[in-house]
Amino acid sequence: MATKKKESGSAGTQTSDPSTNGKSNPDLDRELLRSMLLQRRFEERCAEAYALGKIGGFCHLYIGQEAVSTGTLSILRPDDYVITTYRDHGQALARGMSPRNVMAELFGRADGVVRGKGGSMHLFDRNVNFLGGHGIVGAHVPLATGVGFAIKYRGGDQVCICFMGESVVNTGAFHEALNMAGLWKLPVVYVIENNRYGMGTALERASAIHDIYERGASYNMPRAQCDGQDVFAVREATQEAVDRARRDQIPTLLEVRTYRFMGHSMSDAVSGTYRTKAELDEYMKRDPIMLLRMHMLEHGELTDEELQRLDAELKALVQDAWDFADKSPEPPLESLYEDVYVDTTSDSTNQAIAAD
Ligand SMILES: Cc1ncc(C[n+]2csc(CCOP(=O)(O)OP(=O)(O)O)c2C)c(N)n1
Repeated sequence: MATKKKESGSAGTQTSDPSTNGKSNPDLDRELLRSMLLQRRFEERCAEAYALGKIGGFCHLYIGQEAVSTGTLSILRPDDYVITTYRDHGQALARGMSPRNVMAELFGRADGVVRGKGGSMHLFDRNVNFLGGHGIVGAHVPLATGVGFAIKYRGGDQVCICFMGESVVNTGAFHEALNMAGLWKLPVVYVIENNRYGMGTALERASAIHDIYERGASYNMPRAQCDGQDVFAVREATQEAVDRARRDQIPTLLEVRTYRFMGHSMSDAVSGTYRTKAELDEYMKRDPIMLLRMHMLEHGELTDEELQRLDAELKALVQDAWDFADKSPEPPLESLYEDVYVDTTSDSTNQAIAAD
């Protein structure tokens, strides 16, 4: 697959190429395919569960964007941090969160990752340093800058990846947070998933600049753009940014060009009135899972039978998650009053903070 990349900025050095350098890497490719296909199969069932009323509230599907979550998060270490928006199911799974507990959260059940009180938009798991799932557009970007500050303050070498949609770049929080990260040289990779639309508004109708990565110039920040349908291109661009953050504590603004195949959320139709069916069909020709599968077939890394086996295995895994979620109880009413304030006086909380 071709990789397309632009890079500019003061510290934009290339250090490693995590793609295959033209050689096959079947084990890695199988892992990437598994991760992307799990997200796809999981979310297809989410759409079904939503239609059946098992998932309530908002539900934004990630279908079409799986190469972004898998490509970026496959570069991270377990002790790195991830923070994101409401379109968070795929990233949660790619980060290794349990499909059972994620599905239970979507069903609003007590075994959910946040005990059924967050729902689709607020997935969170401290075990894998997944800091949400945030529903307010742009509000989590300053939090990511804060995580970067904490890492630097404590003398760590972790990195924080902060995902956001392209609409975020026109909010004040984005400007304030990136300015601070650029000024203080914080180890954060800001990943803009440019899927071309904020709800029903095309990027061209909302932004004075269309090559969004150029905004990094305002914050003296290295910046790059890559093809978000090509998991290898995403990995390569992420590796450069993560190396730079880990080694030199320099942030990066990475624009990943992608496309969502479903509507903005489960409340709008698949194609909507703001885009044509022909446009959708054109983008679907570059389905990221299909592209990876074709690459693997061409390189003799995968047979049709192996693909069918993997698919059957993942469908069973998702069915198991569904069954688990369905059996999980509703959270008890009393739990409404739990987890509202942090008890900083308790021994266990203090120990947890000290151990960080
Ligand atoms: C501050 C704020 N304004 C408006 C909304 C309503 N809203 C929810 S999603 C959305 C569009 C965001 O689009 P984008 O950031 O590009 O992400 P995408 O949905 O494309 O993944 C808007 C305007 C909100 N949640 N928060």
